[in-house]
Amino acid sequence: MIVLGDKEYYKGIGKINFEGKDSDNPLAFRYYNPEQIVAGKTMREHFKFAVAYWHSFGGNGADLFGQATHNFSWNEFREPIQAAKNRADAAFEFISKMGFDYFCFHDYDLVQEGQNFTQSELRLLTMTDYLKEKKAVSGIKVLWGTANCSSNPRYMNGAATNPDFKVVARAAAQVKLALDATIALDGENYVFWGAREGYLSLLNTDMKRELDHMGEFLSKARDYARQQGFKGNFLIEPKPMEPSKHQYDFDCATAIGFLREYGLDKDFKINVEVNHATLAQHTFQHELQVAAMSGMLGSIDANRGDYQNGWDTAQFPNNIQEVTEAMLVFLKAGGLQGGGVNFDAKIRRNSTDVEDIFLAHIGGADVFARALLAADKIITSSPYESLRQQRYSSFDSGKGKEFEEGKLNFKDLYDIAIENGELELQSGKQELFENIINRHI
Ligand code: XLS
Ligand code: NI
Repeated sequence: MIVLGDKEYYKGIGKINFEGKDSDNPLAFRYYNPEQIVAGKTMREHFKFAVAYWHSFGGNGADLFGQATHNFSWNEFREPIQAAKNRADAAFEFISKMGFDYFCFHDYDLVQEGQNFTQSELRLLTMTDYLKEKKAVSGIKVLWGTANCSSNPRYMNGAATNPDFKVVARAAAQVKLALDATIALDGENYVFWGAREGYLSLLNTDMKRELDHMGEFLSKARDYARQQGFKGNFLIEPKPMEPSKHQYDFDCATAIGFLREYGLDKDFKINVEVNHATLAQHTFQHELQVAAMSGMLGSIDANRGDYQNGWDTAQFPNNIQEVTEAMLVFLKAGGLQGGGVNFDAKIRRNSTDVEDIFLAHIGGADVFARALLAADKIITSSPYESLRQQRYSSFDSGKGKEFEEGKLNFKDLYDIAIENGELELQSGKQELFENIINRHI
């Protein structure tokens, strides 16, 4: 069902449907067929695709070198509440035309931050009520909410890790409101992205104290939300840098270590973002694997980087090879725990047609769907799994098995090595694995 406000913003574009891979219609899905079952679940259930409020309805194409190029009419109105309602109308129209079920938001994506805290609180309450109505009419849900603790100058030295306690308390008050809004809108998860939780220079930074403060802050945020009846996941979204020189949630391994150290690992999981993985010099699939091994693969922020640039370009996904390798990890892990695939991506500055945002999301959904289909085939009907198992088969029986079971000491290993004599090389068959992936794309 298409949900319109007082005005239709995306005129001339109707509901986006699945038409199959031979369709010539640019405004149709070729691979994303929401009801198609793959590996025991529908695509809709696997992905829970979400639209990012900030990029899709807050972004305007401006960059450091030039003014806005996306002059979308819902952003024209200046009075904050009316502007926020127009933006919400545009958002629900767009999401319903895409046929997606979810969106994600920051507090001040929903409405412009006020002149003071009380005004901000009132604005958020007003908009939460407005969104509740839109949600009831449309059935569109909140995948996660979060707080923008990076844009306002007060957070230039950090939020939870700010060296000034007054700022820490103010950040807590802001997160409380963002949690309240998320809970009021039945949000399924709540995200912490530590934009300025890190440092610019270690010279003026007491890192241990800042990390202790972050642990304390997150524990108390969790306790508050649980008291309010929130049952969902809290998610940490690792990123190594930008805007900070060094961010504390550098990558999945670092964030998981932090969560365990501060006793947060039962309530928190990870939101893995593609371009953040690559900024940390990892692949997306590496980060998924690290999160999955700890039972913490909560959610995905889908985008891609530009592999010649070293910053967060947040482009829509279209790298089929990368996403197929990621979907192998995704399927082996049994999918996401509570989260979904949020398109944390923006159209380019020079993508100025009203349809461009549709094309971007269609492309992103199709890449994930096509990759899922390929990965499922690779797992179920190619030699991929058995080849991988074979590489480790020396641990399946005999002394290798005893080693895995902890039954051999170091002297035993010495004796076995002597008995084995000189060794034959075992090929890793990387090119064979790569060819299997290509064959199934
Ligand atoms: C920015 C992050 C941000 C989070 C939400 O790099 O990806 O958009 O997803 O705060
Ligand atoms: Ni993100």
